[in-house]
Amino acid sequence: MESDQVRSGFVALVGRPNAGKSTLVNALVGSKVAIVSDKPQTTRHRLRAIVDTEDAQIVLVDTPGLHKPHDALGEQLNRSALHALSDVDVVCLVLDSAAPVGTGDRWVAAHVAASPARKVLVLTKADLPSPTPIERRMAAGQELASFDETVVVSATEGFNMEGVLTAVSSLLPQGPRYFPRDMATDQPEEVLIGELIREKVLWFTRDEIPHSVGVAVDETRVDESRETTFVRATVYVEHESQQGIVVGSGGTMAKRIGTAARGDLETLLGTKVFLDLAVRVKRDWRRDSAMVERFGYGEGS
Ligand SMILES: Nc1nc2c(ncn2[C@@H]2O[C@H](COP(=O)(O)OP(=O)(O)OP(=O)(O)O)[C@@H](O)[C@H]2O)c(=O)[nH]1
Ligand SMILES: [Mg+2]
Repeated sequence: MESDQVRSGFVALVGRPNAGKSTLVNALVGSKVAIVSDKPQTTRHRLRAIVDTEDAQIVLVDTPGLHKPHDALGEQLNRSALHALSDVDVVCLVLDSAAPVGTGDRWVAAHVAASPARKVLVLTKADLPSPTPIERRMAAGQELASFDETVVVSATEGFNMEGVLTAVSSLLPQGPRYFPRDMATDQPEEVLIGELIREKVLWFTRDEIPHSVGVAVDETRVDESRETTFVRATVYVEHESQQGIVVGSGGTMAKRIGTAARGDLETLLGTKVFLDLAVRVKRDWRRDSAMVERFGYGEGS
């Protein structure tokens, strides 16, 4: 009789903001479950993503980038990421291999070293040029903690995803499949909808705007023919000047954000999407831990 035991367990990806953790999660899972941008602190809550193979079920835990916090939001993000270190089987320290190892990496690595989990060093962005040979970059990373395995990957090129899966599953215990085999993420649809909208704001804006944006999904409703989903959402910013930027002159920026988000939402939901997007001011919400929690960012989520 076929055994229902496989190699299974929880695998946290931690690292500095922008290291490439969420891009790696999407590449490993093979679908877009985590949002990605070139702005630091893109990920604001821990999320689980499931890689299911014939002989393993790997539950990836994507975490917010660890950084020096400046406000209540930043503190929540760090707490959320550090919490993930304490109750997983494997921790992957994700390093941007194109950037030199810095104080931030050493600080993150000290936390990784203190975790009881097995450890994998993942050097990502191997497709980017670097003046330092890869062997030297690997050696610099390996000095940060005691790792069971080291892998070099490019998540955007899909290079060596097998290497990560093999390294990680070799360190997992025998156990049950924790999630249904066809489930890609444990995120509720509504959360993913809000995140996909926030991602587009991050893509198209600069300076303080990406950090100041929170998205609330107010309503989602499918019409009777199940052909169209109506989504009503609010983009919150912290100041009137930011509201002006996100709306844009004559509403051009809001339209650009809405159009890009609608494309992703249609892929996610498998229906046409009618997106009604409002932009409102919630003054200094990032400093207010109750607001941070209400948006669903941080530890509890
Ligand atoms: N060239 C290249 N770029 C990458 C690779 N992986 C990620 N990136 C880019 O690096 C940037 C940050 O990627 P994310 O996946 O959002 O990084 P993150 O570690 O999740 O960041 P936070 O959520 O802010 O902690 C994005 O612009 C990605 O496109 C890679 O393998 N190669
Ligand atoms: Mg991320």
